[in-house]
Amino acid sequence: MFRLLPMVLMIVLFSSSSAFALNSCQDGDFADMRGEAVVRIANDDPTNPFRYRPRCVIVSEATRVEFRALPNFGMHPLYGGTVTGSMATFDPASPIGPFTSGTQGDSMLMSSGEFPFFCDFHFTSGMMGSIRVVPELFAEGFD
Ligand SMILES: [Cu+2]
Repeated sequence: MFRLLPMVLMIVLFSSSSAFALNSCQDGDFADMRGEAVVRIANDDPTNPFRYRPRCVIVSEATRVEFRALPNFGMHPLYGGTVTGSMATFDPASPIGPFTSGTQGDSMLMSSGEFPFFCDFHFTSGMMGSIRVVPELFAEGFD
């Protein structure tokens, strides 16, 4: 019976990783902000205080992301990590946050990867997002 355990684990791992979109950020949802030195993300939508703008964004390596919370992070504590269903998992290795007080928190995103984040109070209301970091574009690539 214990021989079944590895197989069950594999099925669990496979099914969770096949849902690749982190924190409900599908490929088409990402705002392209590559080449910006500073990118700001805030829950500043007057019609929905639980919505980050931009919620899903692509930036270049070595971008400073300034998170702003309205009214403050005490009301919307922000953590790096993933939301799966009704469960949020804090990632202590994330370069994002945690921000639990004040109104602004900065994160330097130095290396490529995807870095999801969420509000610990309201992630079940969709207060979450994700940042994809890609290698920096060089000036020669622009007109
Ligand atoms: Cu919140």
